Amino acid sequence: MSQTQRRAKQDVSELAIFGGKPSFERPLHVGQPNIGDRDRLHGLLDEILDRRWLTNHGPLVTELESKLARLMGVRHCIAVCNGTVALEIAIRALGLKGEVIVPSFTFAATAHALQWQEITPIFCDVDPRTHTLDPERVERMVSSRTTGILGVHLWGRACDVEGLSEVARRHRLALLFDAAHAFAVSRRGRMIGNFGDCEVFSFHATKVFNTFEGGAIATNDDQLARRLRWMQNFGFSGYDQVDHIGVNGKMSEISAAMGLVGLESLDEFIGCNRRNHARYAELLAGIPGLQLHGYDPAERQNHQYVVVEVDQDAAGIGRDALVELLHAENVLVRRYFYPGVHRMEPYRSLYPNAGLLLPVTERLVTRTMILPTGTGLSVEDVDGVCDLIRLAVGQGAEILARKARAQGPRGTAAASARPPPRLAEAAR
Ligand code: T4K
Repeated sequence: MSQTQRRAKQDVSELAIFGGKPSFERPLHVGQPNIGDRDRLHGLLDEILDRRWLTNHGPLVTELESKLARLMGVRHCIAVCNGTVALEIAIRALGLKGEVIVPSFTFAATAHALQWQEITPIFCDVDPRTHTLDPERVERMVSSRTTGILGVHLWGRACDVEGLSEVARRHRLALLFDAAHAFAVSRRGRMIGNFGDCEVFSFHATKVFNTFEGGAIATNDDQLARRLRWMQNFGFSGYDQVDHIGVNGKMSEISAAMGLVGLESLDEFIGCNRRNHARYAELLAGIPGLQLHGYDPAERQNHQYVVVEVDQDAAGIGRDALVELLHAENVLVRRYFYPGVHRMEPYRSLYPNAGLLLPVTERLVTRTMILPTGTGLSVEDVDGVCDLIRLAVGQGAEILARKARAQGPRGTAAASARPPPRLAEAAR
């Protein structure tokens, strides 16, 4: 339901950062969960309790796996307790070691899944247009220690899978994809889930399709699928028989129930995201310094992330000042994925010079802003967010001056409106 005030704010003095009433009473989130039919979910919960079968590959997990495999058109889909553990299992099952090439412009979990297993993530820069791994740059980073490439379909936009496959083939490397953002998305008409050796999904609460916590690994490789299943279940290959190292990566029945119910509403969830994205595109068009990422209309998309790049010089206000202003209005935009994984620990200490090879990433982390979407957001809410952005960009200079005045001669308002100093240079 809409909670937008009827009248858009006209003057900077009305902004919440200057003491005005926030535009939204309740926060608008980037990742508010999409929830399907509650009665169906309650019914399935009763079934689970009546059956007294709560986990360990129960009937609902089996049903979810086969529905997901059908949706993706893939031979095997293994449901896992979350996307991070799914990545760790996939990396282990592929026998990766040494070095693996991976973007830094991603969620920390992508690199952690490698480092957790003492594999060195070799951070590679991304294409400034698509925000995904650039195959040419990847090829330049291949060394004798490289065993694999881990691409990320960031924002649900597929990597250049053909280019990366070619590099992997030439150097005999494993190729897997972190498809945490790319559920129900296609690449050249083929569903994500079918590329590389395997692809890993997240069904976390904040994803377009969720199982509370959850994830899955999709593959067309029968042998790999068998290994993945063993590893996900302590290495059990049969009753009382452990033939492999393994972990507990099982999905529970309650999570599968949430997934089965969510699948029934998937078209509605995506339709809502598509509508929100189209409205953002319409209302943000022509605002100087703001670039909303588009999607290829020929492909299936989930429109899970509404991605905007802010060019401070053209907009007159920087991304960080915009984030601060919108948060005060209860619009909880996010700076995904600031500051870049290579600037987080332990990577910052382990690989202090990684940033030298990541000029595009260092620029993107200072400019990228993710706007709220999902079924919790109405078109009127989107209109309200866009009104605020238009006012902020139109009056950027006035806003920065007021902030500086409010904080006095030694105030830091103007500074906080800019990217952190270390990154400012890269942002130009
Ligand atoms: N690879 C990539 C590329 C990923 O993006 C992720 C996860 C993974 C791998 C790992 O998959 P998982 O192991 O998580 O399955 C969130 C999610 O926790 C994380 O799953 C996701 N990526 C990442 C992009 O976003 P945070 O730290 O931003 O979450 P948080 O708690 O700040 O929530 C985001 C927004 O959603 C907030 O405004 C609050 C709202 N929210 C959140 C939850 C959990 C709700 O409204 N309801 C909720 O239940 O990481």
